Amino acid sequence: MNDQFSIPAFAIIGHPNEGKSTIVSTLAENDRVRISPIPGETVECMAFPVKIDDRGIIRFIDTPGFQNPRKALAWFRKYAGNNEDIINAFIRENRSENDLSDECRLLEPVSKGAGIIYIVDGSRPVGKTDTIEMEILRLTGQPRIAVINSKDLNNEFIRDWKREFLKYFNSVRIFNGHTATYIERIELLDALRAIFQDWEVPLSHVIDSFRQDWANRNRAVASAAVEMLVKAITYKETTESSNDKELSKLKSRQLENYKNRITAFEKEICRTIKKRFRHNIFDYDLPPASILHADLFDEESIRVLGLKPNQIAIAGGVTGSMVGAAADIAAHGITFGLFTVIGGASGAGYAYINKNKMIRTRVAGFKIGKRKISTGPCRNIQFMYVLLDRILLYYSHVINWAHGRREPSNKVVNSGCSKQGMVSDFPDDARKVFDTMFTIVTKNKKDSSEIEKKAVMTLEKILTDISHQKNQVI
Ligand SMILES: Nc1nc2c(ncn2[C@@H]2O[C@H](COP(=O)(O)OP(=O)(O)OP(=O)(O)O)[C@@H](O)[C@H]2O)c(=O)[nH]1
Ligand SMILES: [Mg+2]
Repeated sequence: MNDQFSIPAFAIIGHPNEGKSTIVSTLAENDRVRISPIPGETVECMAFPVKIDDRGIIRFIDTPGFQNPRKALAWFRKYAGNNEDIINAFIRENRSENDLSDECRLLEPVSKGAGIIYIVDGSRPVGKTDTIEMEILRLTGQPRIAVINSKDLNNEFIRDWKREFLKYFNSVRIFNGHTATYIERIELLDALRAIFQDWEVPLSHVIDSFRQDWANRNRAVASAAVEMLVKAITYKETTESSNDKELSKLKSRQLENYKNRITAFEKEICRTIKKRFRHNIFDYDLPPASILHADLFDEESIRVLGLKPNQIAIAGGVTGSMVGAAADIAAHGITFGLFTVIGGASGAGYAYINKNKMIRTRVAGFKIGKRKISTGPCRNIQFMYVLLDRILLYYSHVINWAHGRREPSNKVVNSGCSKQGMVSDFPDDARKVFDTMFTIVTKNKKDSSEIEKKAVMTLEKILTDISHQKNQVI
């Protein structure tokens, strides 16, 4: 390979509008790559390096689509010079030819030693122009891999594509720029390592760095999430008032403040996750059916997220009486807004919860003089688990949100059990760690730093498991 690049470089080449820029964006985890439904969006080559700890370790080069492959192929076939110089000669001779300027541009990085990743939309049939483009790439003599990026679920033509590709390429992969997961990106890099042998060592380094970086992100998210859970389950709002008439107004205002603060904690962890996974520009719209559209304090959230009734009962064994009411409520399928009844509601549900010391507004003090009004902290273990579930669902959406996909898909993360979240699927020992953390933190009996560390490690492992689920398409 005539390698002028200090790190492995791959030119993403193909017909206009096949998804080249989409693939570059997803592979480089860069949402700045321009993508458009109108063919001809990319007119210049642009390199997108992948940086880890501020050091570029690999670069993907977006290129314009072929415009005049027939004429370019005619030139390649007529060429009688040194094969090693064929791409340079093509660029030298045709640079001023208007109708071959795109071909000159797209082959430029290849002339400098970039490997070729050829992209096609596999949901359409193979055409004559495709085979012309493939023949040009074969004649360049550079190592090359073909990637099928099917724009829809039509698999009818995949076999034809594979058969055709085998004549021109060293390897064929299916890789979708809209749905590719972390594992699929690693697998593609692995395939590149097998083909581009000159770069075997640097590509091994790239793969190791990718894995390490991903583990670091998971550790950072786990740590921020545990910190946030502790903050949420210990959070309390307090005010003082000597005006009896204002009491109920103050109570409801304080309850609103309480909810707003907890919601702000949740928003902050979502921002951390988005940033860690390099979604910088676009505000990710959740799939329309996602439970995360419901407010944390919404009845629907507690109905479909958090622990199952029997799991809450087990948690009761660890944490004591505080979860008793939650267990009873869940067991009887009562789904009124467990967290919304704080303070303001009336009726049996409220009385029940009030009696059992859930989140509530308390008023302390004599009738004459100042009274202290406090809301929280939440004494319901399900509250912590619903919050954790929401973090995990958001995490799952974000890591499976390929950078090349700019609009949400309709699919939602679903664990397949009666609950839509993930905590009810936790292994028993993982749940026990969080149950214990809840007890220690809420009872405030001893230093909680050890159990929090354990919770971070447990959560990190759970995030790793979620990252390794293949086709967790959302
Ligand atoms: N549904 C679906 N659409 C895709 C996929 N990949 C790309 N697209 C869409 O196809 C259109 C073209 O994608 P680009 O990545 O801009 O294509 P390109 O090959 O870079 O196009 P040019 O720069 O014009 O040559 C965009 O609207 C993408 O959103 C895919 O896997 N699934
Ligand atoms: Mg493009």
